[in-house]
Amino acid sequence: MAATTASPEATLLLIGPTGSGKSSFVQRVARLSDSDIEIGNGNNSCTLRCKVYKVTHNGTKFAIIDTPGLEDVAAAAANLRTLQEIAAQLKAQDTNVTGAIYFHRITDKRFTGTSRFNFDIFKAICGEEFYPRMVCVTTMWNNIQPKKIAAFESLSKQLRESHMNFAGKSVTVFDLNESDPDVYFDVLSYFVRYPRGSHRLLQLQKEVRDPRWKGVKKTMAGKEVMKKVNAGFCVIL
Ligand SMILES: Nc1nc2c(ncn2[C@@H]2O[C@H](COP(=O)(O)OP(=O)(O)OP(=O)(O)O)[C@@H](O)[C@H]2O)c(=O)[nH]1
Ligand SMILES: [Mg+2]
Repeated sequence: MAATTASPEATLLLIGPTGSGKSSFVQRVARLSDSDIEIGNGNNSCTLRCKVYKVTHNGTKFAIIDTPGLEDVAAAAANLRTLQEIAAQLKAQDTNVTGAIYFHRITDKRFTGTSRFNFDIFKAICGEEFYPRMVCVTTMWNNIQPKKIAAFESLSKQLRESHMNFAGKSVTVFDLNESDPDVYFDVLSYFVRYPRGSHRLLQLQKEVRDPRWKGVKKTMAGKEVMKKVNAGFCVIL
């Protein structure tokens, strides 16, 4: 596992709420030191710009796109800025995306409110054609007391069986535990099944490359944000 500058065979896009562990995942799989990547304190948004990290695992070259975190419904302007940043990254890069990974803190317990809103944005970034290539990782498992693990495992099962189940097919979910480093690399290995050149376009990538591009508010993901603005949940100043 070493950082490399060669062209990638698999490109992965990381999306999720602020503080859900996206940059920590990159730090671990790319074996970066604290000075190579900014990790947040869990409260304030830390990563402000998209950044691509190169990792080679089991002979496959990965490009991993770390992105700014999504915020709650009230932070419409911040969420639109994040979508704009991701759209600009997708437009600028010459390789298409192999897979998209959604980060969810298992300790958030309920998959409602912000979790549901952020996941809806993720789905809208991907678009239905890309659903088969969506993966979810759950983080913060090492914060759970051993006696409560079973309860959280049933939450993870619920994610697979309900919230992340589309037409009877569940999104693959990896439970990441900092005490089990192998599972981080299992996430990378999962995407090796997609041969080079079999990439599909994300919905947001199609939209941003369309000459009729009308700005991020008009994208499927932007519309998820604007739905809440139009319903009076928040205003854009
Ligand atoms: N206990 C525990 N802490 C974690 C885990 N993953 C991340 N963290 C901590 O959560 C905080 C936020 O982690 P980041 O990796 O910066 O989260 P992020 O999703 O990149 O956040 P933004 O850049 O703001 O979107 C940091 O204090 C991490 O050390 C985990 O699996 N377990
Ligand atoms: Mg980050």
